[in-house]
Amino acid sequence: MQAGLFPPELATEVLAPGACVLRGFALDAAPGLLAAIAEIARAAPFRHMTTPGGFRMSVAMTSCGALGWVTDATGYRYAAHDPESGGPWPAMPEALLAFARRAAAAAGHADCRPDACLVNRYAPGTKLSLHQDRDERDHGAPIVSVSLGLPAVFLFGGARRKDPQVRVPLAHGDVVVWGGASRLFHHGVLPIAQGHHPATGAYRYNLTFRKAG
Ligand code: MD3
Ligand code: FE
Repeated sequence: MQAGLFPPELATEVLAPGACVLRGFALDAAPGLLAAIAEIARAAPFRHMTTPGGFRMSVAMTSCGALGWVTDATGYRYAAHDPESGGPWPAMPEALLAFARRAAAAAGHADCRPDACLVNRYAPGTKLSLHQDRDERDHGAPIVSVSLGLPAVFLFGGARRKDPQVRVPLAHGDVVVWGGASRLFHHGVLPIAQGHHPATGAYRYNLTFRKAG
């Protein structure tokens, strides 16, 4: 979104060139998004994957859409099949796709067409170490991220791993759209604090919509 076109109370918070926070954008959609997550998890249960370095991820993950993100002893990649079931990932529910497109449009990205939605589940104590998202084919397409449930502190760095980081609190219903120059910036999530959220109990969920293939 361009600065100056909207009154300040409607303006998005710009974290870095191409990175917009839409506070509360998912609040109305949250019950439907959580119902969709439950349906996805019935078909493709959350699992803790093991990275090539042999570390079990504390974040539990699943995916929907044509492609899902996987890691194992051989690397990181998007795959058309769920390695646990051998079958395709569950389709991306229309309500999820429509929501992601609305969020991308609100951040100035017309006609966003994600083909993968990674679903992360965090229990208290769970963290996501600093990383870049570079397994997608087209780094020009934005990523739409939706936070649900327990709050988190997001770590947002720069193009280089050692670049300074800012801490961004993310609450239930917050949406972040990452595109442009910030698309390949390093980022992570600090350990989630103990807590209870009325919509999700003892969990935080994060949806990331990506154009992976
Ligand atoms: C910044 N997830 O799944 S979403 C991930 O809250 C991931 O679960 C975090 O990082 C979470 O890969 C953060 C926000 C996010 C997603 C992609 C980005 C931030 C990004 C790509 C580039 C820069
Ligand atoms: Fe990431």
